[in-house]
Amino acid sequence: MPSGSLSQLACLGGTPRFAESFFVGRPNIGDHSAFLKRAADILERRWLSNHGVCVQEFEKRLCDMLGVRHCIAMCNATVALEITSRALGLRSEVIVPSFTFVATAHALQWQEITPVFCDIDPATHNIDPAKVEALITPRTTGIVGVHLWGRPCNVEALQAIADKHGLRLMFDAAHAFGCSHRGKMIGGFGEAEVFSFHATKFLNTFEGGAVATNDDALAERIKLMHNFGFSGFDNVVHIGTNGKMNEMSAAMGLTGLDSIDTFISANRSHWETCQHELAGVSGISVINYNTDERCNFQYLILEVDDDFGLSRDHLLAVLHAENVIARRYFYPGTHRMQPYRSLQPQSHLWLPETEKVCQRILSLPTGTAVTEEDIRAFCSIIRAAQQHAEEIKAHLATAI
Ligand code: T4K
Repeated sequence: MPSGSLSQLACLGGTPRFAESFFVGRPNIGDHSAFLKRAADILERRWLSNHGVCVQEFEKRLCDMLGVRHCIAMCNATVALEITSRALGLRSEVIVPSFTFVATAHALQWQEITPVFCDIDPATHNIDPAKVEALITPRTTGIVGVHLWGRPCNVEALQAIADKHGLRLMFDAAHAFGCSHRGKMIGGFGEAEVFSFHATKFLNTFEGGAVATNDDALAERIKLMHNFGFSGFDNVVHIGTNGKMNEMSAAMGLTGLDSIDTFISANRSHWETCQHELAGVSGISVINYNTDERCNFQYLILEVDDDFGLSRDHLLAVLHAENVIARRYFYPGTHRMQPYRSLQPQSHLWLPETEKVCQRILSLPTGTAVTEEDIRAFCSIIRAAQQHAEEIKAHLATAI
């Protein structure tokens, strides 16, 4: 797009830059024929679920990759969070960040555990350990950290707090599959870590998740709980639910694992291109990843500050008009969603950083469904939006 030409911005009446929409979260899909072969084998075996050979192989490959003793494949990460928190004996109050996908808190509230929202460190977007201790009460039983955008929490500080106060520590690692912290793969921190393999995650099993842990007894409990508490035929020894991954999902996961390096390198080069293209644009930063560690680069996240000249929401409107369906993850913060907004109406008062960060984040499409050229075009729209900020503001003010 020639950035000098106002009329070409779709929000000002021009033609959208793209005829078809780009979405955040378009799935990465590995080799089609390898998946179809696995799918045919599943049909041939007539073994569709309940810890079949694909799930067993998937769990083994996860263990090998993460360097953990146990990985239990699950139907999705939300159920995996529910099961893991229950298996750890979490109850009453659990400290979590509000700046996360709502499932982190829902998994607790679903069990009538109160999520106590902790503010984030604006530099990392992760739970701020310095703010955790002030939230601990006699009812607190644990901490759930979230490795947001795949950037690891300050796990050492959280572990020290958990140890000091006798709290359980687990992680929502939904974003952090394939990432490492101080050379150790995410999956081995706290008592357990939960991954998501939802369609929108860079490695997907259509729907799915997994719990990783090095604790043998905890793994045994989780295995029972995700299969109705069954220990062999007719023998139910524990309360349980149905959290099992099916064979087709595991086949998709195995196929994705074969292409994981391709997925990561697409994400990484999009992130690098975006950083390069937006380097001179005031008021916009592309969040940083630590390239000394293993990283999946799966979220292409912008922070839009006042200096940009347009608000994040105005920039969102510009991008949407051009058919770039960017997202405001995770606006407006879990504490402002129901039921938390009603149950804890004052919580925004102690979440000032969360409140600010929620106003400035934009997630751009990335992954294998997007090309370098597309990324450069997204960035040129952003630059054009800044150049014409005043006209856009005036136009959007009259359009609303
Ligand atoms: N903890 C954290 C920190 C999480 O981020 C998540 C999930 C969880 C826990 C729970 O994990 P799961 O129980 O889901 O395994 C999406 C995903 O549904 C959700 O899994 C994910 N986080 C979250 C970050 O993103 P929405 O509300 O944005 O979904 P939706 O329907 O708007 O779709 C997102 C985008 O993906 C759209 O742009 C369309 C695109 N899309 C989606 C699907 C399903 C596709 O292009 N193809 C597809 O097949 O939550």
